[in-house]
Amino acid sequence: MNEQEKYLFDLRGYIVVKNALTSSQIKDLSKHLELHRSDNDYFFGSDRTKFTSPEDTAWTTPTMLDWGGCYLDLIDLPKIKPYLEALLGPSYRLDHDYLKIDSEQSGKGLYLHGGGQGAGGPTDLVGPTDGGQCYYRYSNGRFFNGLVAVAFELDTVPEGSGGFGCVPGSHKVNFELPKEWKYSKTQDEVPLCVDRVAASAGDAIIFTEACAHGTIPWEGPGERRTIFYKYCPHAVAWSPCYYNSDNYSGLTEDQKSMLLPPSAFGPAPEVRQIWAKAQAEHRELQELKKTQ
Ligand SMILES: O=C(O)CCC(=O)C(=O)O
Repeated sequence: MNEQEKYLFDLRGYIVVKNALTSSQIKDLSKHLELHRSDNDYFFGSDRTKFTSPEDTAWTTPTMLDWGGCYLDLIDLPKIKPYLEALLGPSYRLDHDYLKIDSEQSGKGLYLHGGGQGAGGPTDLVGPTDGGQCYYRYSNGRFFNGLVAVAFELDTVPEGSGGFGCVPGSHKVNFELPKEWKYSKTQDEVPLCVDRVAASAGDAIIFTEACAHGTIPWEGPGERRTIFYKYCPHAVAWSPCYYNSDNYSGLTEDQKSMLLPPSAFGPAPEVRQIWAKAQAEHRELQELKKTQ
């Protein structure tokens, strides 16, 4: 992360990393998405995590990591890693993932949510239960973020079509976002203080969840398909569900560390030992279930 990028992130709460994905990665990610998609689906992944059947056990909630291919590579993409290390510190974890498709049919308005230091206020989507997890600060020569989102665009988002929008600088604001600016049904209603971020296919928008942000209603051609991987410092968790690295083959040690559940100790040997035991118990349970 160079000095200009650090300046812009501190100033605005987001940056755009051009060409984060190669064209063959975009192809692979699109192929797996289209394989799993049916006509009515526009939301996938582990964000709004819930069990889909009474048979589900812990560690079986849906995630796009199950799709394999480049979805596993995205966990620890070399092009993105230096940004996450700068913004979260050396040991961070993947907290949740999701994929969203914006089109004329998905037709939702812009809900601005988040806002530094609880600035979302009591009517915020995140604010009412904000236990301090929605934070941003820069001190002692380091960034501190409660959640950093990496939004990978699979399609070009031309100017004026919609896509990621945010109130730049709101990750440091000390006042609640005025209520009349929180929801905009159409693009015409979007407040002037909102940045509308255009991007090319393959770009990644990195933003702090502490910046008031949301999706500008789509008025562009075709669709916007965006993959979100969201990362926390190692002691923080947003999602109630954890990944199980056992479910995926060929992961690197770094990828496995990033899938660890939260703890103040990060990927320390004692922590790995505890989770290896939990994973072994889960494997045993799965085997037993098969024999019943
Ligand atoms: O569509 C976008 O880029 C914004 C998504 C969003 O609001 C979120 O991930 O919290």
